[in-house]
Amino acid sequence: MKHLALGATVALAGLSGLAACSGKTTTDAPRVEISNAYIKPPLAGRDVAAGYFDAQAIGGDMVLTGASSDAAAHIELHTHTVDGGVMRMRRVERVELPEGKTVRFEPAGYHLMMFGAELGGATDANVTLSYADGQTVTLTVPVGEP
Ligand SMILES: [Cu+2]
Repeated sequence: MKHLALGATVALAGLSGLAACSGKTTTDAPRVEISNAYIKPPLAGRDVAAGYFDAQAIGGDMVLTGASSDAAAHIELHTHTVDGGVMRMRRVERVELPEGKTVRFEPAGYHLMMFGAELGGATDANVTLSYADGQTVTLTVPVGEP
């Protein structure tokens, strides 16, 4: 009888360990699905590249707050505005990603501005996206036009 009780305790401990584990997975936390990502390499003689992608928040609203890459000195979030008929780029601190809505980063819209880009002949580069909730996600992004 004593033996049986001990067995039950061990089994229970095993179960609660499992529960703690599954509670830690991020399946329930809001996340962002990135698709159609690519990096437009710098023009000849320049070192500024641009990153484009589609972002869709799943499971809740998300806010993109920054990006970094081994292949660039630093990356800013930019948008385009039209000022007196002239297109200008403007830095933004954050990009809201409402749940379920696809937010496109594309030429003449939001984009990642990659300063000091050193892509060489690379066919892809890593880009780490940072979100307001503390998540950071590293992607492998192809270099070149889609
Ligand atoms: Cu820009």
